[in-house]
Amino acid sequence: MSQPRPTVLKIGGSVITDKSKELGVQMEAISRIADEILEANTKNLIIVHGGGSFGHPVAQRHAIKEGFKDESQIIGFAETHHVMTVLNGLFMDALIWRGIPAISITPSSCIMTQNGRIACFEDVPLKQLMKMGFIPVLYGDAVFDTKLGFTILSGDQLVAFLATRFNAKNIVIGVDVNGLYDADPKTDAKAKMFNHLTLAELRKVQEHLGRSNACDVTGGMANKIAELIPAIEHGIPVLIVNATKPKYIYKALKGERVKGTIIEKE
Ligand code: ATP
Ligand code: IP8
Repeated sequence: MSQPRPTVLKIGGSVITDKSKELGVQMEAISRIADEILEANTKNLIIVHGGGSFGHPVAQRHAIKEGFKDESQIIGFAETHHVMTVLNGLFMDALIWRGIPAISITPSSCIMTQNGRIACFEDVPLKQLMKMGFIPVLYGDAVFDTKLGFTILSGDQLVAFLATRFNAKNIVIGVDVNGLYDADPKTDAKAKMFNHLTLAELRKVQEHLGRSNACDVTGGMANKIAELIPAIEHGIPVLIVNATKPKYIYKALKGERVKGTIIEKE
C-alpha cells in the first residue's frame, strides 16, 4: 500500500519560546500543542519547529548566518546548534511522554547547504522511519555550508524543501498572529488579514510584508513567505494559523475550518 501524502507542520519559535527573553520557553504552549498533535492523530506527519529565543540571539551574536570568517565564531556555531537541541529536547519530551512516536532528526547531521540553500540531504533514515509510522521532528539549525563554511538554515526553508521532496498534501504554519496581513499586525493597528490568497495575489503584496519585531536572523514573515513560494508553486496549499490559540493547530491538522490565511497556487 502506498504512503498517504504527508502534512508538514511548522511550529514557529514565536509560539514555543518567549522571543522577548533569550532562552525563554513557553512550556504551556509546547504541552498544549503536543496535546493537539496527539488528538489530531494525523497520518504521515512531518514536524519542523523554529528557533525563537533559543537559536536566533546566539546566531546573531556570532554572525553565524553570514558564514565562517573568524575562529571566534566556532564556539558560537556549537552554541547555536546546542541551544536548538535543548529547545528540541523540550518539544520532544512533550511529544514522547504523550505516547507520540516522534523521532528527532538533527538537520546539521544530514543536511549541507550551498550559499545558504539546501544542497544535499541524506534522507534515507527519514524515509524509513516515516514508512514505519514514526513522526520526524526537524528544526531550524546551524548547518555546514559548502561555500560559507557554515550558516543558518531556517525551519521555513526546511518546510518547503520537505513538502516538495515528499509531495506533501498540505503545509500548516503555526505563528503567534492570526495569519498573513498586509502589514505587521504588531506594529500597524490598521493591518488587514488575508483569508485567502492565490500565488499571483501573494506576489503582489509580498513587498509590503514585514520581518519580525524580535531578534530573528532568518527574516521573519517576509522571508517565511519567500521560502514557501516554491512549495506553493508545486501545488501544495499553505495554511498560516495562530498556534497560540487553543485548538487551532488541532483544527488545521484535521482539515476543519479555522481562522487563518490559506495560500494556494490558483
Ligand atoms: P521563528 O523564526 O523563531 O520560528 P516564527 O516563524 O514563529 O519564528 P516570525 O519569523 O517571528 O515567526 O514571524 C512571525 C512574526 O512576523 C509575527 O510575530 C508578526 O509580528 C511578524 N510579521 C511581520 N509582518 C507580518 C505580516 N505581514 N503578517 C503577519 N505577521 C507579520
Ligand atoms: O526559527 C532558525 O530557524 P527559524 C533557527 O525557523 C536558528 O527561522 C538556529 C536561528
